[in-house]
Amino acid sequence: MTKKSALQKARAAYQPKLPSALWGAVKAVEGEPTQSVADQEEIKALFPNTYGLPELTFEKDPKPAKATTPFNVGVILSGGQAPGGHNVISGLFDGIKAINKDSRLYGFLMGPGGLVDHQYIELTSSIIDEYRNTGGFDIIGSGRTKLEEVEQFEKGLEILKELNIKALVIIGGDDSNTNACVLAEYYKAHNAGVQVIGCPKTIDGDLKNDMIETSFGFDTATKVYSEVIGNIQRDCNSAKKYWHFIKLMGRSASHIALECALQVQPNYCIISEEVEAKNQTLDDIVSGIAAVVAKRAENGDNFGTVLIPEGLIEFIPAMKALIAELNDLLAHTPDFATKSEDEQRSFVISSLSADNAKIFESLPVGVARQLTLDRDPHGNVQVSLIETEKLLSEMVGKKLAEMKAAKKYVGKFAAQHHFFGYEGRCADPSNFDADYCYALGYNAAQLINCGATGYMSSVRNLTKPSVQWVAGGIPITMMMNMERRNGKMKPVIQKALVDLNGKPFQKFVEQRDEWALNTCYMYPGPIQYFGPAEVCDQPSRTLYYEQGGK
Ligand code: FBP
Repeated sequence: MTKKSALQKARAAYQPKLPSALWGAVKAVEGEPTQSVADQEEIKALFPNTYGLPELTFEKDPKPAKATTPFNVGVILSGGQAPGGHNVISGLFDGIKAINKDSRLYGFLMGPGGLVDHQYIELTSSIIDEYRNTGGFDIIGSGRTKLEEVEQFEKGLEILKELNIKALVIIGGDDSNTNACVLAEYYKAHNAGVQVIGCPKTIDGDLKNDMIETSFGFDTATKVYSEVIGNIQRDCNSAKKYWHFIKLMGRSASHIALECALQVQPNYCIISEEVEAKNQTLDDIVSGIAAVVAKRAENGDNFGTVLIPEGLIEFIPAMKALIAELNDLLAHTPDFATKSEDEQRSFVISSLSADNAKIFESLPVGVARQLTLDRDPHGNVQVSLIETEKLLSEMVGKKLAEMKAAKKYVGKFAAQHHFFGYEGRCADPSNFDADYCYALGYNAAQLINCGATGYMSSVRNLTKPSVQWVAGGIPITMMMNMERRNGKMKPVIQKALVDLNGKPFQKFVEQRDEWALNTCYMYPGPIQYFGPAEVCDQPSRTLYYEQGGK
């Protein structure tokens, strides 16, 4: 057993708080039948057995059935790590044991691949107790294998049957929950007798809607990033000599960058969704930053912070068109990786349409190459590998040199670069995430007990104290639409991007000009686990504003 730090020991004793509706036996109350967010006919045809199911809400059951039979459950952690995954599993464990103490939990190892390859462990109470309230996914590991082939479903079914598993819980982001839904449909259509339940995980915060108010991990990860950005701002305001270009994880949506901006009040923050809506070019973005650098220099402030969302490049309309064509091209060129770098570059330039080839050629060679690197198993560009922070600071430097020559800029410009992503994904969950995740897992046990399949565990009313949270389930098909992936139209969960009419973005817009010119930095400090509620239990700013906070 590894030695534990003092904080780890104290944290292990934390008892996550459950919504009061889950305190004893529960009954499921059915809402109205549901529809997918778009493309209803296509989604209905693809999911004939799991489409249109009602929303479920749990209430205390005043007359619970006395006898229950034990049942076995499997669990998978899928995709990128997010703080709180261990609490989903401990909540699930406690939930199935509360229903029947002889129920058992099996964890498939290293993501969905563990199901297909029959790699698993039984999660006993001594294992679970080691991981309560800890960050990371190391209890069983995670992976990005995409579950989409019938052969994989059948291989999975072999081990599920062998272990007498009644239900599988897949803890993942939008793509993994899409897979969960496809699997639920397949097992239902084939009367396999295995239910599939999803849990909303991702630090990116883009798996949300009215019923899933936030994905778990977003709260903790953004608090960690905001702490370190705050520290950088103190440093920057002390030395007054650097502009810090800080890229923040979040593969597509800019929720992380926006949340951090609301927490730290930087001099500049790019929101990709706004870039797209305003049809901005790379040059527009660079000019916007350079203008702020020049203005601050007029006041003698040759320092500042710029927050850059990781997914930016895919939101610049011209780049988006280029990437879409590249995705199709690479999907249809299986031997691409075997070519030399020079061959790859000339192959791409000669195969792309004229407009896209021109943009591709105009990019710094390194960045152009980063756009052609392997896609992830879901067909996404691995944006975390693209050094946008360096691309932008280099281009801002060039723009400022031109402005200086034209006597429009008088300052000094020196840049530092940072990328925050992996630093926050395995942090010990904040009290919010510790409670939320435990409730999501405990609630998943109730969804299994009431026979649901193709549902996502839903815990809402999240800005209220956790006892008042509302627990239930939402049919996954409800969140789906048709999108082009790997060159084909596929049913997928619709990503929730930053809503430019939403409160969090509006709050940012109200204040950003002030933050740009004056130095209004906020220093959130590290996550606190013990102490007064206003220090330890605050939800994210995003959730606070979305739920009507002023
Ligand atoms: P999920 O969508 O699986 O939660 O992962 C999100 C994420 O953390 C992104 O923010 C990031 O772009 C990506 O994972 C990095 O992936 P990897 O861990 O494979 O490097």
